[in-house]
Amino acid sequence: MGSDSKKVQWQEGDMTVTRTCSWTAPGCHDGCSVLYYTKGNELIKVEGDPESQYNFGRLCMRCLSAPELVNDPNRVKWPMKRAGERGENKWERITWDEAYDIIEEKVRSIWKDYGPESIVTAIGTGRNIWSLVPKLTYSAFKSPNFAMGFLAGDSCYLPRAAAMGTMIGDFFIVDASQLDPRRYDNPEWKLPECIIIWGNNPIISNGDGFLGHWIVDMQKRGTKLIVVDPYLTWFASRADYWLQLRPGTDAAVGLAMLNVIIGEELYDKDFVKNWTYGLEQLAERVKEYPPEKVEEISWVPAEKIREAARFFAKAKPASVQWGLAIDTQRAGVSVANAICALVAITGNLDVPGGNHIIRTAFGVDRLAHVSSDWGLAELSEEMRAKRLGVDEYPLFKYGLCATARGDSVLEAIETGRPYPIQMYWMETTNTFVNTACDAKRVYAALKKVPFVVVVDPVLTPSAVAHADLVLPASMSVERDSLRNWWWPLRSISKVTQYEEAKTDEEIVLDIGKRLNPEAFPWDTVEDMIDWALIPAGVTFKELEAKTVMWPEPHYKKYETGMLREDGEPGFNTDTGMVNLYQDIFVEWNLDPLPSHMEPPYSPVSTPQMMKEYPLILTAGSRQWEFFHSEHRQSATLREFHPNPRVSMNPETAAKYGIKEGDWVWIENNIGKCKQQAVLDPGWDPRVIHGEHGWWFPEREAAEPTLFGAFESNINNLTTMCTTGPTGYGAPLKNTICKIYKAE
Ligand SMILES: Nc1nc2c(c(=O)[nH]1)N[C@H]1C(S)=C(S)[C@@H](COP(=O)(O)OP(=O)(O)OC[C@H]3O[C@@H](n4cnc5c(=O)[nH]c(N)nc54)[C@H](O)[C@@H]3O)O[C@H]1N2
Ligand SMILES: Nc1nc2c(c(=O)[nH]1)N[C@H]1C(S)=C(S)[C@@H](COP(=O)(O)OP(=O)(O)OC[C@H]3O[C@@H](n4cnc5c(=O)[nH]c(N)nc54)[C@H](O)[C@@H]3O)O[C@H]1N2
Ligand SMILES: [Mo]
Repeated sequence: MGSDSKKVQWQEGDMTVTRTCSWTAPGCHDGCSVLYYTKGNELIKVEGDPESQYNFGRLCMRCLSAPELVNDPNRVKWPMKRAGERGENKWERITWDEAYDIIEEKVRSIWKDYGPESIVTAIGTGRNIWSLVPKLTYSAFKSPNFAMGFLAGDSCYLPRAAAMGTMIGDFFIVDASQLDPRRYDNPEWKLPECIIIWGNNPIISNGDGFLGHWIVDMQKRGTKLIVVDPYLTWFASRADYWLQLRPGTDAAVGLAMLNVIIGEELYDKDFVKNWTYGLEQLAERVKEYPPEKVEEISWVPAEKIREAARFFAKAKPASVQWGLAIDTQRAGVSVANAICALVAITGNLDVPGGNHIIRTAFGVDRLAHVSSDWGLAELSEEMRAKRLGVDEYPLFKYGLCATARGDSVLEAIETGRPYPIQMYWMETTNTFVNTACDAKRVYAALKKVPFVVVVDPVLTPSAVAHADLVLPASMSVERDSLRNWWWPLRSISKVTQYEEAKTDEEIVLDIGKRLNPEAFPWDTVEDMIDWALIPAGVTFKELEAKTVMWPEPHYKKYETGMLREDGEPGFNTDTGMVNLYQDIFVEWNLDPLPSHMEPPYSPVSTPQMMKEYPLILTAGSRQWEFFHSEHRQSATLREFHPNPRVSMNPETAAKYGIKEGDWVWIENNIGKCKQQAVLDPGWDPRVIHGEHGWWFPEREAAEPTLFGAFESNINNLTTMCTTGPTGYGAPLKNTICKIYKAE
């Protein structure tokens, strides 16, 4: 360590302890404050920082197992160039300079022969690269096509972000007192009387910068829960109301709750009058969704919907903690619109203990956050208009996290229209193994792309099947970086180095300097981080010395002009109000109000198919041990969870002659996969659940095995290009299937 280092470090016996924050790799949505214990260059153990007002010393089992992944001898050690055919797993070790030479030459020749738009970059979920890869795409490759991989319908947070964008103009998050270091003792904060947990299991997933245990903390202080989930989760089992709905019918349930709240005039009349637009039209629409009708659609008893709606409307303050299952349906944007309306009309927007309107602490969002527009302004109007998907789906231009649409990228690769794709850059996505639906279709499509680069710490099935170049990425303990999703602002400090791995920051800066040096004016990553920190008024070294910075929170910002650029009171929308009715949707030929939409395959959409595929399949609920397709290398985590599991009600199992632990085929018209049965009365007998992300690093890498990436892959059964009319939201968690015992 250099003498100018400002890291917070001390010795304990023969170990050095560093206080910092952990993000990715391996993957995580959270950034828990940690103590790293190292001996020389080796990470020995990780502990939760007991002084942290973020995670209060807590850590999940994945972070506690980090040394196993960090020290894994099978990680990618140096840049590698494909030696054999794609899929043969034959590689030649090359230097970083050789790798960069290849990339530079390819990019320049694609610019000349096809145009920059023929280059697509792909990321997965909110890892510590979300703002970097946009910068690489727009500024270095000069392409508009930054995509959330092949995630069908961009069905992770982006439907919610699009809905919030046009309806509220800002993001919101449950105010669990995380805005102030005094936390639950902050006198300005109020304990929510009620929280709805909707399509989310935050105790396992800690999604989108929200730590699930904060809800447990609030329950201990008296907060009551309503849970909207087809499964009896830990929270559902402790809720006052559990609405066990049929997967993919959330919009109907939301509209029925609005029907009750508006019909019984339980809404906040002052807020609605002063700060919303279109209640009359919404009131007309929700008349189409009386609880009795919605009971038929959703299987949730009408009386339960009524009681839950009244309980929520009368609780002050109250909030909604929402999750992925909102997005994973064709009606994703509608579901999100209905939920935004519930939060708004009950007067819970931006009040203490409600749903807080949130921007990044100190406005630091480069490197630190999941913003997707860094560098976008450098592209011409004409180039931006070439972004795949925006022609057909204009909402993709306006969402708070706009991307090229994954399904449209797939269609472009398959058909060469509107233009052929020449290069595909994967940085944090294990495509057909996990991110994409219809695994075989995406696998086949990527074989057609002439030049594919993978940047990953691990040699994944995606790298073996498709990569021409593999670049070794550093893990969290090996990188200097920032964390600011949402609050507080923290530094991430490098404490070890793995072989020749480089951080995503280094890789993007190196390539940027070669292809467009004016847009990358920093000499070092530290310079770049210092630049990103200008709004916070500190340097990286100064932040490292503090480890954390909290800005001052503000409530009811719509009253004080803090949300709009013109400084006027109101929301950051076209009307200045919360748009319960969306004029702009009319312009785009979209329904301006939320509505229910059946999944493409369901008892209602395809009744004739239910004879053959009688069960509803929901998939990919988060597991304690894994982050998507990651962590399968860890012997400890695999001891807890050795194989993929399909869960079903014991009644369902008995009907199909299946016993606990049997290997079971899950099959539908798209494909099939094999998982091991778990009998669980928490599921409705008509619904089963399959896990996502499975491959087996212990198996043969080369094709056709590809680490067993197709054997238990639940996305063998899901579909690409079946989104709703907004282009957002796809049925990842609501299709149909049959099951039978595997011999
Ligand atoms: N350990 C771990 N944590 C993770 C991840 C991980 O892979 N592992 N992934 C991260 C990512 S990218 C995300 S997006 C988040 C997602 O995290 P969450 O939002 O918690 O998403 P899931 O766990 O997929 O599903 C949440 C709940 O939705 C329910 N559900 C299924 N179908 C429906 C439906 O149609 N309607 C409703 N209302 N509920 C339904 C499931 O039963 C489940 O309890 O987690 C993040 N955190
Ligand atoms: N059926 C079904 N399918 C789903 C889901 C579901 O609920 N059901 N969930 C969907 C959702 S919400 C999402 S967001 C996607 C997630 O999909 P992704 O986020 O794409 O996750 P992975 O496919 O596991 O690929 C992540 C890769 O990034 C690497 N990695 C991790 N951290 C870093 C880092 O900091 N830098 C670099 N360079 N590499 C890193 C890992 O080693 C891994 O190989 O999956 C989707 N797939
Ligand atoms: Mo996600």
